[in-house]
Amino acid sequence: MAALARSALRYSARHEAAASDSFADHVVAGLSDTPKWLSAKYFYDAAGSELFEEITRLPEYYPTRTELSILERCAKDISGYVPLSAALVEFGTGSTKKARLVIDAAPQLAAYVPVDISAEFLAAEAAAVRRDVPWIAVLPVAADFTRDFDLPQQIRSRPRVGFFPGSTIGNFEPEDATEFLRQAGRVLGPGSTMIVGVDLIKDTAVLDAAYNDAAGVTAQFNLNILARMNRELGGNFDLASFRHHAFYNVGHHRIEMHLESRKSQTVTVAGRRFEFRKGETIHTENSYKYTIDSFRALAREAGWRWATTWTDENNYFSVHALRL
Ligand code: AVI
Repeated sequence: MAALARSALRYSARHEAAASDSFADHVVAGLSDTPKWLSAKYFYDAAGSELFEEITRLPEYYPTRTELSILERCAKDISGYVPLSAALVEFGTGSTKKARLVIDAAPQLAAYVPVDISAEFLAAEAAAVRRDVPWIAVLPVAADFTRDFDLPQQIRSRPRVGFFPGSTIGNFEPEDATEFLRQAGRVLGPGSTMIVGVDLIKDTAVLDAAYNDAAGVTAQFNLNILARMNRELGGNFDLASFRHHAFYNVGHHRIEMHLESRKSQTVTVAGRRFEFRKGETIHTENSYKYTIDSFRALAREAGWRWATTWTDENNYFSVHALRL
C-alpha cells in the first residue's frame, strides 16, 4: 500500500504532455507512439503496490534496506540539520517508517506534515504517528506533491525540513527531477533544508540483479501493468506473451524496464487495437542512478546548496542534506 504515494508522480513531462490524466487516454497515447511507452506511475494499483512492498524485501533489491541503514546510523547527524521547532514535510509519504527514524532522532521537531495524493492512506498513517508520537503536531496534506500545494497554516512561521526518501527522485527524468526540487523549494520557502535519498551508480551486475530478482517479483510487478489494463480497460493482454526485460543503460545512467512481446500479436485495450512485432517492447520505467557529484549538480541547478551526504560502506546509496 505504501507505494500508492507514487501514483502522484509525473514521471516524464513529455509523456504527461502527450496524455491526459485518464488511464485510458494515457494507454492510447503510449501504445500509439513509437517506441511504445507507459508511465511507471500506473504500476501502483493495489496489486502493484503490494508487489512493490515485496520488492523492497528482496535480497537483490538493496535500495530500501541500505537507505534505512543509513538513516538509522546517521539519524543523530541528520537531526543536526533540523532547526528547533521545525516542521518535517515529507513529499509523497508512503510508509512513514523512514520519517519516524528522523522524528525519533530529532525531538526538537514540532510538526510532521506528510503529503500524499491518497487521502485515505494518509489519514491512516497520520493517525498511527499521532498515536506513537503524541508530542508533535501531525498535519497531513492530501495533495499531488509534484505540484504547488499550500502548507498548513499552523506551520507557516516554523522552519521547514523537506524529506524525500526512497530514490523516488530517480524515477523522474533528470529535468523533471530538477523541476521537482525547484518546486519543493518554492513550497518550503527560503532558509529551508531538504533531505533526499538517491540511489548511486555502481557495478552494473548489482544494478541488473536488483531489477531482475531470482524470485521473479520485479517481473510480476512489471507485468501487472498489463493485468491492470485488462482489469480496468477491458484489455486482452496475454501476460504469457510478454516478458520482463530490465537492464542498466550505462550511457543514460538508468535502469530501463520494458515489456517485450514474445511474438507478433494484436492486442485490444481501451477500445483500440495495437500491433506488436516479435521483440517489440513497451518502455515502462526509468530509474536514474547518480553520483554524489551529479546529484549535487542537479540540486544546484534547482537552486539548492549541497550541505552534506551520508552513504553506506559500499557506497550503494546516498542521503543528501540540501539548503535553500
Ligand atoms: C519506487 N522506485 C524508487 C523503485 C525504483 O527502484 O526505481 C521502483 C522499482 N521498479 C522496479 N523495482 C523497483
